[in-house]
Amino acid sequence: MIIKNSEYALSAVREDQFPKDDFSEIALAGRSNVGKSSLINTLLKRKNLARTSSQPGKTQTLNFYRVNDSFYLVDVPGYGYAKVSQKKRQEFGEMIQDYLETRENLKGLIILIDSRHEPTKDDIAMYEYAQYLNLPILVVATKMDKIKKSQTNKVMNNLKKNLDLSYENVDVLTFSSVSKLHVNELGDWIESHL
Ligand SMILES: Nc1nc2c(ncn2[C@@H]2O[C@H](COP(=O)(O)OP(=O)(O)OP(=O)(O)O)[C@@H](O)[C@H]2O)c(=O)[nH]1
Ligand SMILES: [Mg+2]
Repeated sequence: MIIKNSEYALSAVREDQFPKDDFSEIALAGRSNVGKSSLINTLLKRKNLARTSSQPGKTQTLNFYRVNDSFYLVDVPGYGYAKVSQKKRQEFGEMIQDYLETRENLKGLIILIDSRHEPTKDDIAMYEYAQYLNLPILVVATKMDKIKKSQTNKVMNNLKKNLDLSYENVDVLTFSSVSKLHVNELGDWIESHL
């Protein structure tokens, strides 16, 4: 995919705030701090379009980024961040669920998992939920620049051990926003699902 242009479009917490045009959407989900906003910036070759932070819990709304005047990338608030209050977490959960379950423009879900750790309970729950919703899924193992070459197999094995990758609509990529590993493959996956 060739990125011609990209821009922040809007932030939403409810359906009536979602974009009104009929562009396809690809959403990104994953634990807080896993690298969702960084992946968006890397893919779009923009330094600071999606706000990143070493402080987890930064993204608290569904943030829509318009790409090539033809589709949206949707940055979803990170799950599993302990310092967010129980009430806020429940609100996040409901907002994300509403979006994933009802949004017809949504064509695929990218689930980011930190390559340094085994998938968490939340990661597994998100993956199984997306399967249940019949969404095409791309599992992305992030921060691969922190992994020794010799440990690459272990990253894949950790994913295979915890996620049933035999589902027909699942692809897997290793990725790094630092080294830009597989950024082209990521763009190709998105393009083929719009
Ligand atoms: N080494 C390395 N660090 C990364 C990579 N991607 C993101 N980071 C760092 O991880 C931290 C979190 O990145 P974000 O992109 O803000 O994570 P997020 O998933 O958007 O987090 P929330 O918005 O809180 O859900 C930042 O300090 C990033 O610089 C990567 O590929 N390699
Ligand atoms: Mg973020």
